[in-house]
Amino acid sequence: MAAAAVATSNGASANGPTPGRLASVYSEVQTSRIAHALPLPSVLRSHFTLADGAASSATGNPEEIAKLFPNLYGQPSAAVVPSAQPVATKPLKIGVVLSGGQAPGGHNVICGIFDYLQERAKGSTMYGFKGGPAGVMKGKYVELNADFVYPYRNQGGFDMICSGRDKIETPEQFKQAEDTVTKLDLDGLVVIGGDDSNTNACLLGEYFRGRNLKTRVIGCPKTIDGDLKCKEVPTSFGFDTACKIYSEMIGNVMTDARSTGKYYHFVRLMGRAASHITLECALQTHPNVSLIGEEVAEKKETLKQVTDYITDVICKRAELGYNYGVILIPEGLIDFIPEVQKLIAELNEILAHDVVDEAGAWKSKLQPESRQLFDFLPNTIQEQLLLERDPHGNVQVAKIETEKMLIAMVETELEKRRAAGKYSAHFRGQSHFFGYEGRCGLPTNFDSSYCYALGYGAGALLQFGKTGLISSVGNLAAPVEEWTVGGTPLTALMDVERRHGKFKPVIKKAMVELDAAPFKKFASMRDEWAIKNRYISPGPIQFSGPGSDASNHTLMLELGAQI
Ligand code: FBP
Repeated sequence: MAAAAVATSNGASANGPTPGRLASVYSEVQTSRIAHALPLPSVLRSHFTLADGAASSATGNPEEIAKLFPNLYGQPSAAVVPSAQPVATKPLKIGVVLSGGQAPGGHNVICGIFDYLQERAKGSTMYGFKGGPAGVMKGKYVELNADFVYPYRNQGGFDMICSGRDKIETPEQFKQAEDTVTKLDLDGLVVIGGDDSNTNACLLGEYFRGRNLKTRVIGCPKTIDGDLKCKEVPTSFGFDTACKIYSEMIGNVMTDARSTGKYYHFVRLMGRAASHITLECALQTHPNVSLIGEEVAEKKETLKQVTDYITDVICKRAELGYNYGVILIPEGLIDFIPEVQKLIAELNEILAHDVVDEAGAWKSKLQPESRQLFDFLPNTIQEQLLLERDPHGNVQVAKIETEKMLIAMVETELEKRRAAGKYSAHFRGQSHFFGYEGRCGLPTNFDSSYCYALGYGAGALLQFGKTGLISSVGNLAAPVEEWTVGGTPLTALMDVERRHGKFKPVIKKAMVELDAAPFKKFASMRDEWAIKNRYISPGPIQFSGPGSDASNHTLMLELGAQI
């Protein structure tokens, strides 16, 4: 039976009060950010309507996607275009949910939807589902009003309504979601999430349409990882801010390394499977070594080869008198090394079907080479590889301390070289993991404006009755006024994967492309960065003055800008 919807208003809830933020205790910077007026793309500032594009297909296996989404497949994209007259609008009831990991700017998406409703669909009601998709299933929500939303404008975090990683996947869970949206009489639901959450949003949109519900579903591209993007969705929000925060920290560590001359800092960076964050931070700071997982996979490198590459740089630098440096490692690295990938796949099977205990009988199920690799890994890494998978079945790479593993492996290799008379300096490794530090910072001007436009645009898409689209804001190399706004069919971003004998729709993660401009620029400069100290300290995020409106290198290079 579906849980009864929990009625709330003004941040109060039947499950206890929702402790909203108090702007009165904010720092000066936080307060000034609330007051920061957000520019809207000019197309959203006057009268507008929607224009449909051409019918869409899918990224791969269109026949299968068409079968999985009979009600949504083939929809056209939609573009917000100027209109001479105001288009008649009606009050709407809209729900919003934050899904997955935090990303700076999420609050501004909500503010964008809220302001759209206030300005363009007067008399509307907006609900925020609490704690992610579980809030939709359990009917836990808060009614959002101007006072409640106010302190969150241009602020980091997801704490306005909080997030969660639950998935709406079983028939019972779809029914629970149906009960909630029916009870609240929702015209629309906006799902702010990454690739998995947007796939889920599309399945929900399909289900609601199949049930003839009036509730439409619109997705929004969120993730610091930067791996939810395509031509129509040039970037996911949060990537810009998170990379700038990490780059400031890396720049500081570089200056520390240079000041004492005694440490090699191994910095693991969040980003899950893709190495976009590492690549962007490398472009911003010029470290001595940056490992890009996608390249390691392409070259089919082994752990030994990766270790040798780092060790070679350390030895060359020692010859030049530099016994310090900074090495960037994407958190998904080990998942890219073919031999480790194979090991993880075998462990996934074992974890799904066997008891994994200290007695270790389960180890006999590993292939000999995987067993050898597993035994070779430090104990801590072995334990981390056996940790529970996340609800989407992914290895929790944020919990695997690859930086410590690499320090240990480099130490061993250097000792071998010392014994062979090839290295005589001192090596001291310091490990860092920069992850959670970057997910809730005050959003940059870029993320603030981008998110606001995504939210405002999502409101418009719902007003025009659209469903199964992802809010899309484009032309991002131009000033905000010239940005384009619209929606891209989620089915157009999909392919299928075969899991447990069935086709499952997936939005393919956008990985670092080795023939695209950001990687090429990095590859053309990394040898120089390895040996010479070309460190850059970008400093903290600026909200005014030089560089404050600049977006990140990856986006600009992908859009063809010369930087
Ligand atoms: P999303 O893919 O949900 O945006 O999450 C991004 C991320 O920050 C990854 O970079 C990281 O691996 C993961 O979340 C950590 O997850 P958790 O917050 O559950 O520890």
